[in-house]
Amino acid sequence: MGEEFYVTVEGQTPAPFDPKSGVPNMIAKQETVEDWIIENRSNELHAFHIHQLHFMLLDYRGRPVNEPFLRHTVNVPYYDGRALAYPRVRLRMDFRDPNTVGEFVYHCHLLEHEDGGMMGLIRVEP
Ligand SMILES: [Cu+2]
Repeated sequence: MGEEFYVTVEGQTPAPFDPKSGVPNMIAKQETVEDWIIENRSNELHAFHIHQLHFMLLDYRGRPVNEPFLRHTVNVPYYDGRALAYPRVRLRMDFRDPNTVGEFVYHCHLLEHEDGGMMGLIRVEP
């Protein structure tokens, strides 16, 4: 068996993604807008990627950014073990588009990590 990787919602127990479970890691409501903070607590780079919607990058490592485009992927730098805080990005997730309703996944865009379980399921309820 290969190495295991996790993407974990704050407060949940880290576990590799189980495609057979069908239980969402997160539930959101259509017509809402949420700001998400993605933290990298590991010593290697990860690339956060989500299906079904694009997001705005608001902060990168605590610094505001002002990008004139939406993303579906963002790199989250690795933790060097010394900084006082884990590297993080802040994203604005917009669930107002009717196409975002339903269940879809978010995962690390590095194939080895994704295959190792670094994926989660979100359900957007109408
Ligand atoms: Cu990764």
